[in-house]
This record gives sequence, structure tokens and C-alpha cells, in this order.
Amino acid sequence: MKSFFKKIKDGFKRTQEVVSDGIQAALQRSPKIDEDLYDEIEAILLRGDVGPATTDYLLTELRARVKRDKLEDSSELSDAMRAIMEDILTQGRAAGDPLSGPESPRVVMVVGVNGVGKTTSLAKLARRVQEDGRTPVIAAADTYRAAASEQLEIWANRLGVHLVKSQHGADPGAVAFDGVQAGKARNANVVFVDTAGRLQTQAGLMAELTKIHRVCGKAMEGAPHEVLLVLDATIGQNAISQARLFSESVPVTGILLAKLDGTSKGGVVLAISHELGIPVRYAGVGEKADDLVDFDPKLFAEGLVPKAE
Ligand SMILES: Nc1nc2c(ncn2[C@@H]2O[C@H](COP(=O)(O)OP(=O)(O)OP(=O)(O)O)[C@@H](O)[C@H]2O)c(=O)[nH]1
Ligand SMILES: [Mg+2]
Repeated sequence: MKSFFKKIKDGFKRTQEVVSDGIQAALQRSPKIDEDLYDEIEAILLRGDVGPATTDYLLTELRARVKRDKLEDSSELSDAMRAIMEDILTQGRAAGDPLSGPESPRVVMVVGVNGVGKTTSLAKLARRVQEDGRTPVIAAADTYRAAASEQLEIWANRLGVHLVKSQHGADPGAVAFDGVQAGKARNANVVFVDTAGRLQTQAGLMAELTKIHRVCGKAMEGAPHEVLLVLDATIGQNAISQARLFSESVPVTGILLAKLDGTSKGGVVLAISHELGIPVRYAGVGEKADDLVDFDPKLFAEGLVPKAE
């Protein structure tokens, strides 16, 4: 499991370089808690893409704790800041694992804008299920591009997972329906429904997403049990508006933040949790099948504001 922690650490190294290194340097430079220090922390959080609203909230909370706990020394700020971040990241988190539940199969729909990492992330999740000794089935409900189901086919073959697909241009709802049926027939534990990328502003395509969701429910009552919205961490604050608009079309139950590796904008996780109240469940930290980590609020907060050695 050593590599697991290493993966998380390496995965958001660039965000850490901006946020945690920045905060540490600021605290060292200014032993006293004063307005200049608050200003500096504010600038660092904004640079890490925490966003104005959440940065504001963090600083207000920080000032309140400094007052309440009568903190004077800047070295005492790290603990307070870490605790506030952890609180933010824990908001709205239901207990349990998005990939397991009493249903059989559990139906997990994966949605998001074009190219954010849906298909890759879905394959990583399917591998997770397999590693737990359970059986996944994948439904290729992205029927827009011929290449989309080919891409899934490569993954499915590589992982040895049953894939339900249809011709290019087929009704994506029908593929989702067949996928759920196949999952039931095969006694699968989890059915993953991959969907085509769409812009949150394309009303017709967003309505189609609502339809795919509804069709899953026709194939199995209560399905889909999980709707994971994949967001691309490299776009920073734009992720917020994507999440808002997707949530208007389908009930998003969790967020998978892909491409956290290689971006300094990982602070957006705080904004997503604070402003949307949707839990971030997973983070994608690379292109390979095992480049996926559970999003752990405590570890992430510790990564942003390290504990004193
Ligand atoms: N570095 C990195 N690259 C990723 C990650 N997740 C996905 N990618 C890459 O992002 C690109 C797009 O990934 P896809 O999984 O095809 O994205 P998609 O959302 O399914 O795309 P569409 O179906 O076209 O909307 C691919 O080159 C992936 O390898 C990640 O966590 N880190
Ligand atoms: Mg795709």
C-alpha cells in the first residue's frame, strides 16, 4: 500500500508546490499573525484555484478561530487551516463506497464534458471492482463516435470485462438499458454506463442525459444508484459551473476529479466541496488503469497544509 500514498502525493504535487509550499514559506516569513499574512494566504489560495468564494470562507473561518482560540503565533495557523479544509472536504459525504451497495447489480453512470477522462476513469473503476473479486459489466452508451466504443472495447478486452455496445448512432438509452439487463443476467456486481461527452450548455444533449438516467430506472428500479461526474482538474474554477449545470440534468452523487496529476489547480477540490456540496470521491492521477485514488479529505488537507514534522 506504500505506493497508494505515494500516488496521492505525486498526483497532486504541482498543487502542493503552489499551495502548501507557499503557505509554509509565508508562515515562516511572518511569525506574527497580521493583516499582511492574511493577505498573503489569500493570494496563495487564489493561485491554487481555491476560488474567491471558498477562499473568502476559509479566511473568515480562520480569523474566527484565531480569535476564538486566541492564537498569536503564525505557526499555530497551520493546524487551524488544515482543520477548516478537512471540514470543507468532508461536507456532504455519505458513508460507504460508491461502487458497493445492497443492489445487484449496482448501476453507476459516468457523465461529463468532452475529453475530461470519463472512459478512462470508468475503466479504472471497473478494474477496482475486479480487484475486489467482483464482476463489472460495461455499457458503451457513447454511441456518437465510432471511436468511443472502440476505445472501451480495448479497455474491456484488456481487463477481461463484458462489454455491451451497439452500432454507431444507436440510441444511448437503449444501450444503457441493455447494459443493465446484461448485468442482471450475468449476476454482475456493478454495471458501468459510459456516456458521450457533452457541453453543459447543449440543452438537447443534456436532456438526452436525463433520458439515459430514466431508462436505467426502467431497466432496474432505483438505478442508476450512483451518478459520477468526471471533472478535469486542469480547468480549475470552470469545473464549478460544469458541475452546477450537470446537476440540473441528472442527480450527481459524486465527483471524480481526473487529471489531478500535472496541474497546480487542485485547490478547486475545496471550491467543489464548499460551493456544491457534492462529495469528491476519486481522483485520477495518470493515464494507466491503476492511476486512480480514493479521495481522502484528511490526506488531501494534510497535503495542502502539512503537519509540522
Ligand atoms: N494525466 C492524466 N490523463 C488522463 C487522466 N484521465 C484521463 N486522462 C487522459 O485524458 C484523455 C481523454 O480521456 P477519455 O477517458 O477518453 O475522456 P472522455 O471524457 O471519455 O472523452 P469523450 O468520451 O471524448 O468525451 C486521454 O488521453 C486519457 O488518457 C488522468 O487522471 N490523468
Ligand atoms: Mg469517452
